Amino acid sequence: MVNFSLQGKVALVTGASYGIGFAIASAYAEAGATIVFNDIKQELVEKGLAAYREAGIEAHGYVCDVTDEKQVAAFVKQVTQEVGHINILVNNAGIIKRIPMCEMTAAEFRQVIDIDLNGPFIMAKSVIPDMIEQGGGKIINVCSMMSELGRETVSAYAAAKGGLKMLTKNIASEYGEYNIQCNGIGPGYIATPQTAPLRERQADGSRHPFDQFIIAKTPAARWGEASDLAGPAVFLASEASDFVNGHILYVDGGILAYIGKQP
Ligand code: NAP
Ligand code: GCO
Repeated sequence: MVNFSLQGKVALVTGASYGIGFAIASAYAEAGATIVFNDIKQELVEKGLAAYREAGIEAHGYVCDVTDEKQVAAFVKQVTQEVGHINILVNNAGIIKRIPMCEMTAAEFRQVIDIDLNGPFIMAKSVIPDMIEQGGGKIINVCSMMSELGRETVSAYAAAKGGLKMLTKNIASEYGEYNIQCNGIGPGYIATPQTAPLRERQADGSRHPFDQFIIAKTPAARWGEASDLAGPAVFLASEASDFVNGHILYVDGGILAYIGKQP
């Protein structure tokens, strides 16, 4: 019997007050896991706790900036003491800045790299030693189509997500012998606050040009929903994927496979 259950597991999903992280954490709770999440603001942690409670989930929320090594070390120690050993880590927290590269400051570029790439490194580094002690664990990095493709204005984000793909493969390589599986999940274009600017209706009520572009480029002819990531994320966190390691599972409606509909 293939085991997709997360019963008895503690899952830490970063930046999961809402959006993709919230959908993944909710699916993990449904599969039996205890949910831990963080955000950078107490008010968002409270908002997240209320949203989980409304979904019937008693989550554990903490304030922690994934780019701050001291905060992360204290966060992981507190979770281990208050909730239990972390069996599953999902590096979901992330930002994007859509600025033409030559107009982007080095500080703006560094901020995206810091949150989207250094953050997952710091989080993974902080949980791996205890995962080794516990006999194994699961690390899932939320990558992106921009781990494979570029486009105008997202140079920092693509560099970060490309790096995150390779960090995923390297963690898989370095810690696979300790029964730690590290994989990536690569969402396509998903309807969340992060992509809201790309879907805003025009003044005349018509669809945003980028919205129309994504519909034409996606075989599924629709934007993804955060809930589309639930099943693939549960698979990567469960025993069903114990021999899957260093893989990026794209959940994109087929967009990476498709040249796009002729206009
Ligand atoms: P979102 O709606 O913008 O949510 C991002 C979350 O990360 C927020 O809760 C945010 O908290 C948190 N966060 C930001 N910086 C943080 C930090 N330094 N420490 C801790 N938490 C932090 O994004 P989303 O669309 O759900 O995306 C989630 C992940 O999926 C991101 O890694 C994104 O790159 C990736 N992704 C998204 C799409 C898409 O189409 N939406 C596609 C592919 C990949 P605050 O609200 O406090 O900022
Ligand atoms: C953008 C979008 C994308 C998506 C996602 C695609 O501006 O192109 O925000 O980057 O967020 O990463 O997989």
